[in-house]
Amino acid sequence: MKARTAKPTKADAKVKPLTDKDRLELFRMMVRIREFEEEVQRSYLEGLVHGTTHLCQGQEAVAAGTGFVFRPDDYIGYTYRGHGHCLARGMDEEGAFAELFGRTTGVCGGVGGSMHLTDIDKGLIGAFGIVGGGLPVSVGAGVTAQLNGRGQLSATFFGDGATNIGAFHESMNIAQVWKLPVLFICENNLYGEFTRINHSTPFEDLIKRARGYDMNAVQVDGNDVEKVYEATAEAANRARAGGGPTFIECMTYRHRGHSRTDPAKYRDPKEVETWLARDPLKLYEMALIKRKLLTKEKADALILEERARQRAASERAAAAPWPDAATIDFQTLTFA
Ligand SMILES: Cc1ncc(C[n+]2csc(CCOP(=O)(O)OP(=O)(O)O)c2C)c(N)n1
Ligand SMILES: [Mg+2]
Repeated sequence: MKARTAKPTKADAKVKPLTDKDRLELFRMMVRIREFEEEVQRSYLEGLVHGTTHLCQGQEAVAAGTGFVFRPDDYIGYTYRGHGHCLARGMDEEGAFAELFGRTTGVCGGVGGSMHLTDIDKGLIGAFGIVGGGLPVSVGAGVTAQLNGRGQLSATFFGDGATNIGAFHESMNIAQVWKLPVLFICENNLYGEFTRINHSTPFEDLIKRARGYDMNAVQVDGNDVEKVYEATAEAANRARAGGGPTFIECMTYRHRGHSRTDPAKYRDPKEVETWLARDPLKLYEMALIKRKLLTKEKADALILEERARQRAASERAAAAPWPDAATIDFQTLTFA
């Protein structure tokens, strides 16, 4: 196979500056993701969620900032901690809640659950429960994007822990050799399940991983939504113009435990305190107030509006019927 090797021009690399309207949209998306996740947690404790959940409170700036860059025809792959990426892609919240609740109106007919929120029509190619398992699939989508020749890209989200998996290295290697339009977006939240990064990995700055593959790489404050947007937009422009993949490391932190009811007692309280003080929503709210785009009252009203929206969506989802096992073909996971 021949890689497209066209070098990106300066114009390709130019990032579209954010407008005030864009900034308010980014803020709303982060609030939407936060409130969705809080409603998932509440529903879980009520017994409505079947299986497990991995929430992303604290990491919303990554989903919102990157999601703002993607085109509708791009391919997006992610992990079990992927609710935010789906919402940033415009997934309908009622369909997402119904999926978590195992109902027919769920985005996968209620048979996927929290770890498998997927909507192929939106370019959401899958949530992968096997750590690192999504990367080769996203690289495959990157090959499709390259062959299509329409400037599409394939973005793959994964955690710090995934960078210790063989499939990560194989994916990085071949993506760089073939100059595929793939964005490797690492959400470095310092923990793989219950293990802090220093117990599993020789260094905390995972951007170093990209050097071994001679790949473009950037490390950003993953709690600063505008920084995430800028880094992603630049990498996307390069990828669309044939300039190959980029490794984007977003430094961030999850506010809650790894999954379900994990109280995350294994973390140093000082570390938690430091990161909570850098809550991406609070940081952006303050920035927008400073820019006079928001007031505290307007921000509070917007938060309440999103909270009510998520509650209403989850209530509608909980009222939907259960799937009928007899109508499911378990070989193909399609419905009669
Ligand atoms: C191959 C594989 N090994 C182990 C697990 C169990 N497991 C599930 S999530 C997880 C932690 C992954 O951490 P990271 O990649 O940093 O993502 P995060 O959960 O922090 O978003 C582990 C070890 C798994 N699902 N797949
Ligand atoms: Mg992690």
